[in-house]
Amino acid sequence: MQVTDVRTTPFADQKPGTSGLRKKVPVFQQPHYLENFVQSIFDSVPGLKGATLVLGGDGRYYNLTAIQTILKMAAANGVTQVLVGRDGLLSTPAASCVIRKHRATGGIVLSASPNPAGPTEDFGIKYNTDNGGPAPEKITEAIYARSRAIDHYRIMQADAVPLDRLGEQRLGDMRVVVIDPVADYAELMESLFDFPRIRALFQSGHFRMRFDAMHAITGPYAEEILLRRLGAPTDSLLNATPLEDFGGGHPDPNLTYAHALVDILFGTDAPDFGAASDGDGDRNMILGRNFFVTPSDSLAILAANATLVPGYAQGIAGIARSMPTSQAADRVAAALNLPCYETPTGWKFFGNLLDAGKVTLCGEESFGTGSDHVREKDGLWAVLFWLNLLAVRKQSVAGIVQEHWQRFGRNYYSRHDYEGVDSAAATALIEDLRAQFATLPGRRFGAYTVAYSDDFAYTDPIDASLSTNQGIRIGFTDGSRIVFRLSGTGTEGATLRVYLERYEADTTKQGLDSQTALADLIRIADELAGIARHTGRDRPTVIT
Ligand code: G16
Repeated sequence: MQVTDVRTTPFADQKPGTSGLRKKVPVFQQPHYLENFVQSIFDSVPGLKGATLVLGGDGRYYNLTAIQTILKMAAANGVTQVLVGRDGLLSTPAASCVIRKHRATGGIVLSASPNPAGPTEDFGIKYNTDNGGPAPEKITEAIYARSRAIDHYRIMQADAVPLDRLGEQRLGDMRVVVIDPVADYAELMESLFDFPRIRALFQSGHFRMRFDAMHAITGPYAEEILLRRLGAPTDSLLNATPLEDFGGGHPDPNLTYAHALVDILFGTDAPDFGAASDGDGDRNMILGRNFFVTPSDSLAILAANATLVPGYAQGIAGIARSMPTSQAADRVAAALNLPCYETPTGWKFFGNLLDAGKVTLCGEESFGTGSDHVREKDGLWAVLFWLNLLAVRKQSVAGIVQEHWQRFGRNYYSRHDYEGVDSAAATALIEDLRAQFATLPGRRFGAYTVAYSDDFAYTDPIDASLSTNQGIRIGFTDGSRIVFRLSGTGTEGATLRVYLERYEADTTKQGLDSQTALADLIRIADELAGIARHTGRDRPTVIT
């Protein structure tokens, strides 16, 4: 089969964001756009020649087209073997699992995670390294640098590889192995959690759950694990068939975009447990009957209860959370005498800590939780962890959370997102905040006094790499915080994220609605940042 060297010119906008390169589908459909980025990966990771690569995506529009292109480019670039999910499907955590289990050199994962899908919506591509995790910044920067200088790419002239049957095929000298996208992952889950006990919970007749796959990738995984292996009744699953456009929805498991599930859990005759995952299966939302568990609390609760779960029965080595995530996990770490790390936003920053055995559990406020079992956050893993806790503790979700607050205190927490804001206005807002750093410490806002204000920077404790400008932090003397960041995953304008946190130790004051409890901080955030003035918005697009 013939390999062609195609001449090309660089695109200026191929800088990976928080999690790979995310753009609108028509951007990816420009001639040479996808190819340039893929060749930049092969040029920046020379070890892929002669290696095994894992390939798959969340099934969104353009997934199969991109996979066929990448297969032909992998063959032309000397890859020995590609493990590709049947029909081009692999959830992000399953891709991580497959890379690790089959000792692949890396993986290319196609996803724009919770962003909507379809011909005019979002697509994305990211590279994962041999630990199964997202490439660290030094690799994503090398890929970007290469994309600015690229002048040709290599591609094999070949017919499309059929991906609907399991088994081995050849593309030139390269082996293409179509694998079951669920099997390795389901086996890993069964090794971590007490499946017999969870099965007994479902069989008890006193427990009902709803899992919303939001027409995205987790449907087949949930069918295999929840229905077949754990015996949950079929009505436990909602929207379990993956669709190319995710049914026109926005598969972001939060109170706004997963409102159908929220309505069920807050409705009459609500089930005991509700959960949802996102486009590529790495995020999770946890609900109880009439109860929402913030992702930050969820991380803290999993950490505090980890030894109840077989996979973590020996205890955990430490916890890591992204900087904007609430400090609830820090309190658990302190009580259990464990190290707790604060990293920039982006799962890639957990990789070194996990590889070095410094931490076992990681989490982010952005509905991401995971552990050292893979190197991605993992939606269904979090759901199974909660099911395992519910099966052991025999309490309601609300009961477990409220008991946790009584023991550790409650970190009231909320994130306000302003989506699709003018980029220049968002940048000006952040610059204005930076300009106030010198005068803020000591300034009083009602009951709150500013203790510090800074731009978060992180030095990786393992490889000493430095990441700067990771979000504006304004901390108050009572431990409350307001954090401002611009999202690195949007594809339209800018998204301003405002993270608000206040600690409440008094058990008689822990029952407030979080927006009420945080009302003063919400007002101070606007006063400090001039949100309405800069963005022209009088309220957030999404509150979580
Ligand atoms: C990605 C990253 C997460 C990050 C999230 C939000 O998740 O992997 O680490 O917290 O984006 O990032 P940002 O605040 O920059 O938009 P996902 O699920 O989109 O891959």
